[in-house]
Amino acid sequence: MNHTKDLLQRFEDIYGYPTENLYFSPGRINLIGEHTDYNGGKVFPCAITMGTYAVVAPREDKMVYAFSDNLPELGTFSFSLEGIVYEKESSWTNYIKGMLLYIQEKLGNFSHGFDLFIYGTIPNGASLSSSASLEVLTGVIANDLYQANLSGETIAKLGMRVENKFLNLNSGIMDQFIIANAKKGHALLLDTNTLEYEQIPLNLPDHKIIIMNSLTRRELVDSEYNTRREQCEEALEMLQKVVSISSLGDLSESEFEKYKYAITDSVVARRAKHAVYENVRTEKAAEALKNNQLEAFGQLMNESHLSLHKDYEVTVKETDFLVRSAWKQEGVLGARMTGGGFGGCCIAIVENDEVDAFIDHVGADYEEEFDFAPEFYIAETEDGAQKI
Ligand code: GAF
Repeated sequence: MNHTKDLLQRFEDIYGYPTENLYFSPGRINLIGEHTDYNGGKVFPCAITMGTYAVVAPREDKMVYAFSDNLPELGTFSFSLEGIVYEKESSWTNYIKGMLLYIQEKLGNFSHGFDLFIYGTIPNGASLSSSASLEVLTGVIANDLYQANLSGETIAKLGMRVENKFLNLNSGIMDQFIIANAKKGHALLLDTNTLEYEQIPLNLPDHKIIIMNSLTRRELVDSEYNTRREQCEEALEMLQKVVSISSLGDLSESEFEKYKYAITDSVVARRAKHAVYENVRTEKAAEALKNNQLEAFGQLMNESHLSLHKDYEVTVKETDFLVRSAWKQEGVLGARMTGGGFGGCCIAIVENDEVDAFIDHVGADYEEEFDFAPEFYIAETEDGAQKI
């Protein structure tokens, strides 16, 4: 259900009156540049057509009412715009609460709330950024409803703040940034140090990007994620005693090899190695795509996965299996996990004529190994979040 008419009708079913305000915020895949965004490195994601729809109407009081067709059993949530705090029971509306809290802190209190209906097509916990999609969506709604005039960059920064301060996940800015600033048909090369970016055409007429959902998610993902970040920070501190850098993204591979003796813990050294080498791979991959060197691009994706497996240790047996199975198929340029890891999705770039066979073979291999089938989606790129 994502036809405009149906979405507007669902709002009316729930709130008993009609409205016309409809918004869409995409999800994302990251082509390469994983766990580099909190290390001052480059990332290379694109937005996808799977995303989150919102239908909204202003209210006269200061309340926000929110209902999601993805979790109808949770009913309608409500909270006041005054005194917003995180509450576990607020479930998915915490992303919205966090955004509204920080936007009001920035711009002053809003004079009225709104009624909100949500419908999302991004599978939850699949590392396709359903949470960042919801955060950026809230920023776009605020721009429209309150003339907040927030830029894509500001919305992205506020979304990251929600993750870091409201939800205690120390993630970087990649997901919110791509979702706010994406351009259909392009991948976005972002320098997370300066927030300068370049939209690079994703010219793949003979290939499709296939998303492979392992349908698994490890427990303690957030604490594992935060630990990776702490380990990178430890590495940076140790390196700073011997070389003048402000982030791991400042180092070339050879500089890292020269100074790595300063990192006294071998696990921390492996984490830092991934961050440095992945950053370089990302720059090379963007260049390869610009020059239509697709095989080189695919090779860099494969190396990225191996590094996430061996040095960063954020892959799991299911995602490793999907990627290894993908590598064995005909017409595959490259494959890797995408997003934070610990389960979730992988991506593969596959020749158009081989897509059906690819899905059949990888699906059968996976089901034989784990006794359940993965899901496959063909990724289509999308523009950033906006009113539609
Ligand atoms: C998650 C985080 F939210 C991003 O900031 C990024 O670190 C990613 O994992 C790994 O590249 O999606």
